[in-house]
Amino acid sequence: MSLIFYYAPMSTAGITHLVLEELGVPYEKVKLDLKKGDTKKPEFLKLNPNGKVPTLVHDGVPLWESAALTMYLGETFGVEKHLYPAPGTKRGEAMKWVVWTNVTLGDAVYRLARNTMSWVPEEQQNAKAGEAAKKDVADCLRILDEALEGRSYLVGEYTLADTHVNSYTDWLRHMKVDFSPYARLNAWSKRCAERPAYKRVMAET
Ligand SMILES: N[C@@H](CCC(=O)N[C@@H](CS)C(=O)NCC(=O)O)C(=O)O
Repeated sequence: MSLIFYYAPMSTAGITHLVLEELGVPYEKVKLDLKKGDTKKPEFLKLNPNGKVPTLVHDGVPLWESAALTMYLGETFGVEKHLYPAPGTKRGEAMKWVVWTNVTLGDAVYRLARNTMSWVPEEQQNAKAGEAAKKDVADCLRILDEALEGRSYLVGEYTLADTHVNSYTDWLRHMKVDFSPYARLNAWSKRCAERPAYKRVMAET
């Protein structure tokens, strides 16, 4: 079995890194430098024409998109390890949270960053769009917080859905989004951060 993981520090690839560490499967890491344009080089574009990390090559087959990678790795290596549900409604719930994170929450976060962050030139920002995005992010976090009512993890026991969603919300903490209204979400994040795989990855970055 060959599994090659192309990544860059402090990027979306951090999600897949955590997933791989949780699974404990052997994999080879290839570090790319985004500032040097490593993801835009022809040999990398052959693997991922989007020129982005994370990218995974499993037994010679290139795979990309962090949500797809979490679900693929989960169903391939995670079921017996009780880190990803077998096919059925729990699998559906895990997929729901992973896709929701990248699509619904991800869209609101993209708009928030695009319209409020200092690395986007001010003349390209729209204050009203920034306000709308802030509200949408808050709505998403409230939905996540409410989903954690009465449960320790998103789908019963800890699964890669928790790994994925928590890794994504870590970014929002870096972006200084206010997490103070979400007690259940904060307690869940603390539980996720106690995982040995999480601690290993954080020690590396
Ligand atoms: N939707 C993709 C987004 C991946 C993405 O945007 N990756 C960024 C890093 S966070 C990247 O590789 N950018 C390449 C570059 O800036 O050269 C996913 O979830 O995997």
